Formats: sequence, C-alpha cells, structure tokens
Amino acid sequence: MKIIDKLFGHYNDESVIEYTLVNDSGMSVSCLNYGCTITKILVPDRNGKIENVVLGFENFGDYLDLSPYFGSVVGRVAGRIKHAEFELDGEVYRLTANEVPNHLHGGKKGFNSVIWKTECIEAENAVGLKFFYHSPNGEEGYPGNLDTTIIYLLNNQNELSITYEARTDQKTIVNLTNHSYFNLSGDLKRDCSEHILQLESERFLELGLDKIPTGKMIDSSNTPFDFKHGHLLKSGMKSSHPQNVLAGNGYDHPLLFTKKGENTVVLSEKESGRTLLVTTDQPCVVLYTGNHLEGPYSISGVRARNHLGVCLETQGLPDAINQPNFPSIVLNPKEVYSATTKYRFFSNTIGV
Ligand code: FUC
Repeated sequence: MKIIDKLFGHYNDESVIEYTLVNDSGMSVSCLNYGCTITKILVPDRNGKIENVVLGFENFGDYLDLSPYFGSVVGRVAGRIKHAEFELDGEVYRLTANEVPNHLHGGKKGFNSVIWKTECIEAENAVGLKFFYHSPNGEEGYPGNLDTTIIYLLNNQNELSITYEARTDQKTIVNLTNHSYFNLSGDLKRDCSEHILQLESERFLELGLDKIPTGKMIDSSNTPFDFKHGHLLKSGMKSSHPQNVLAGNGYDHPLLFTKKGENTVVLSEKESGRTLLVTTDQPCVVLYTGNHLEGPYSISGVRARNHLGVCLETQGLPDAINQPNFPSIVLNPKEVYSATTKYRFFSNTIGV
C-alpha cells in the first residue's frame, strides 16, 4: 500500500495537493487537501478492468468555477437551513444565505471550499489521510470555534472509511457528510438511472418547493421511495410522484433508516458488475440523483448531463435545528460529534 502526492493547483497562495491512496488489491482513492475532495476512486469491474467510479475534474480551476460539491466534505451543516437562520437558547443566528433565502451546505465558505491541514497515515492494514480544520466562531454565521478532524482510510478489502469528529467551545450545530457522486459504470460510460439501490427504510422526508423538509414523514410503501427490495433509480426519474417531480425528476430526499445504529445502503450496476456497500451510523441518507447536473461543461471528458452520478449523503436530518421532531444536531462544549461511514466496493453484484 502506498500514498502518492502531487501538486494540483493553488488556492489563496496555498498549495492544493492531490493525494492518492493505493491499496494492494487494485483500488485507489485520490483526494485533495481542498475540501477533503475525493477526485477519483478507481476500482475493478467484473473483468478486472480498473475505472473511475466518481464524478470529478482534471483541473483545480474547474472545482472553483463549476463544482456542485463533487466529492467534497460538506459542513458545518449539510443540506439546507430554512431562511438561513435558527434559534439556540433564545439567541437567533443568521447564516449566509448562499441559496437565497436559504443556507445550503455550510454557506459560501463551507467546509468544501477551505484548505484542510493534512497528514498521511501509513498503518499496517491501511493507508489514509487525517484532515483538520479550525472554523472560527461566527464563520458563515455559526456560533462557536469548531475543530473538525476527518480521517479517510483505505484498506485491502477495497473499503474506504470516513470518520468525522468535531469539538466546539460554545453550543452550536454540526451535521457533516461527503458529497461524492457515484457512477459505477466506470469512466462515466452510462448514467446512474440503471443503478439499483437497496436499503432498509420505510419513511422519507417530504420536501417543500424550496427542497427543505416540511416536517412530514411519508410512508414509502407503494412509492418509488421504497427500496427495501431494491430497484432501479430510473423508476424515480420517470415517476409522476409529486415528490420526484419536485426534485427535478428524480430524488433529492432524506430516506430515514428503519433501525437505529448501523445501517447499510447497497448500490449496484449490472453491466459492470460493480457494487458499492455503504455502512453508516447516521440516521438517514440523502439520495440525490444529480437532477441538475446538466450544463455547458465537461466532467472528465464527458458532457455534463443530468443523472450522471448519484450522491448517498449519510447524515443527520436536514434542517433539524428548525424541526423540533427531528433528532438533534446540537453539539455542546465537552461533547464530541462523531460519525462514521464506510464505502466498500465489490466487483460482483451482491445482495440485490
Ligand atoms: C444535493 C442536493 C441539492 C443540491 C446539491 C448540489 O445535496 O440536496 O439539491 O443540488 O446537492
């Protein structure tokens, strides 16, 4: 196993480095110290052909100009916060309204667009990176100095684990995730509509027109949101269910895991034979099928089009701070925010 690094660009006079973690089984993961951004994940298909299975750019400038959070960590709070404000202990906090009038994915200078202090990890059974960022009190409107450590570890079982930890000196809110867009066909040969998704979830959050949860939890049975037995993502893209239409013909929804504790999400693509098994300790996964990716630009040589990738954003519930019935995302001083999600790749279809 090894780690290779190379200069990828410059940002505010700082060097942007691309680190590539390579294991002994033919898998590699490349990522930047900018936003902990995963630029590439190379994994074998059923014939052993090694190809890229995430959306990313070749040039750093494209990340600054075009990226809809490709591969990056999002925070302090993932998703949208209604009216870019919330109340904590009687105090109202105003956040950056970067999707007017709401706050999206941590604001203008979110965790996706800062340089993280980075250290390489070379352990016996894994290689990895430890990222650290100090977010000062008041950054993007959030209270408290927040120190966040994120660890990416790749092992020889073709598993990438992401562990998040954060500490604050003042009561605040935290909800972190990774925003990789997966495309298991390899090198973007096909889009994600032919991917099959399977997970144990009986309810999803209804979204309003602003794509923010209304507070209502909808029963998924007999809807395209019922993935218990696994089905093609295409069914939600073609569906006339008002929630699929509202999302821009597809999904942009928090799916709530049925059980507490550890849960799994299985994504597979028949033609390549590749399967991704996601294991998380988070209460929901925001399923986003890249409904607005289309644009006059290219992604690794492929013209940007809708549904070219699918995000599986494991996290706490979006806008939880404004919804008293959602599990809390408040972090107090002396507490540690911690979350783990693992992504294991197989070159054959398992389970579904
Ligand atoms: C996802 C979605 C949003 C947005 C963004 C780029 O997380 O929830 O709607 O388009 O990514």
